[in-house]
Amino acid sequence: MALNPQSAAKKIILDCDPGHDDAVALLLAHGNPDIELLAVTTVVGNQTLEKVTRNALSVGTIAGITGVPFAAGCDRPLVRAIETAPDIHGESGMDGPAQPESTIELDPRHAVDLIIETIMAHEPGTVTLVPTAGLTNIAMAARKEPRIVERVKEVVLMGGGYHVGNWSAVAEFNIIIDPEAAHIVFNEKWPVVMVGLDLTHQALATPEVVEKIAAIGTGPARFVRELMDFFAATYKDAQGFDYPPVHDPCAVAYVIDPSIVTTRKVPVDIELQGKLTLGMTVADFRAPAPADCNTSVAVDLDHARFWDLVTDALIRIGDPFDGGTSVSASVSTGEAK
Ligand SMILES: [Ca+2]
Repeated sequence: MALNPQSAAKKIILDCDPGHDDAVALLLAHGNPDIELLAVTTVVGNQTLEKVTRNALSVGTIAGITGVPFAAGCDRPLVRAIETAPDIHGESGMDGPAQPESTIELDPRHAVDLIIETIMAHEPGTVTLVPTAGLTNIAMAARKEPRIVERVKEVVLMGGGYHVGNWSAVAEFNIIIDPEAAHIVFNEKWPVVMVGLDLTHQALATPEVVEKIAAIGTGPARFVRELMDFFAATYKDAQGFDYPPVHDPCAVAYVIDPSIVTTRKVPVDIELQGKLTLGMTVADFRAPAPADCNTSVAVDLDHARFWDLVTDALIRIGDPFDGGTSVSASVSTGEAK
C-alpha cells in the first residue's frame, strides 16, 4: 500500500532517472500525505535505463514502498545518441550510499504503456505527470495515446531554464538529452509547468538542511544524507557550487503546495536547430502571455518550506527497511530534531 491512499490526495506518476535528486523526489512523493503515488516509471538519462531502474527499485525498497507499480521505459532518446551524467551522479547513477537488494518486482509493462493505462483508468483531470528526467517516455505516451493529453491534469516537469543552462550555456540536461521529446511535450495542449534551473538552483542542500535530515536518524534519512554528501562533492567539482542544487523534488513540492513555488505564465518552446542553443527552453517574456498559453515557468522557491516538506516526508516514512515502524501521520516538521 502507498502510505497515503486517501482520495483527496493529488495523484501523480513520477517519471524519473535516479539520480540523487530523483531519489529525494521519490521519497518526498511517498512520504507526503497530500500525494498519492500511482506509478514510478524510469527512462534513460542520468545513467543507462538498466542502472536508473535498479536505482529506482532500491529507493523504493529503502522507503518501504509497496503496491505502487515500477516500470522501465525507453532505453534511448527519440533521435539522439545516449548521453549520461557520470560526473554528477557517478557510474551507478546514484553513487554514494550502499544500495540494498530490491524487494520490489519490476512491473512487466513498458513504462509508456503503464503511463497511458494509468491515466486512462482515472477520471479526466485527476492525474498529474511529474517527469524529472528526459521527456522520452512522456513524448512517446502522448504520441501512442493522444487522448492522454486532455485527460492529464498537468505536466509538472523538472527541466530547462529560462535564463540559465547546465549542460550547455543555455540548455539543461533533461531537455538537451532528448530535445525532440521535449519539443513534443511543450507543444501539446496540456498545461506544462517548467520547474527549471532558475528555480532549482535555489533548492540548495545547505549544511543546515543536511544536518536536520541527518538528525532524523532513520535508514532513509541516512541514505539521503549520504546521497547529499556525494552530490555536494560532484557539484563542487563539476559546476563550482558551494552546496548542491536538489532539482527534482522541487517539481513534487509544487504539486503538493503551489505556494512554495511561484510561477509565471509565459510561452516556452524548444530549440531544435541551433548550433550553440540546441535544447534551449526559449521563453518569450516580451508581452503578457496570450490567453491560450499552456506553459508556465517556476520563478521563486520558498527554501525553508521546501526543505520542511522533505524533512517531514522522511519523518513520516520512518524506518521501514531497517524493520522499524513508520511514525504516525500526526508527526509535524517541528519535531524533526
Ligand atoms: Ca532526474
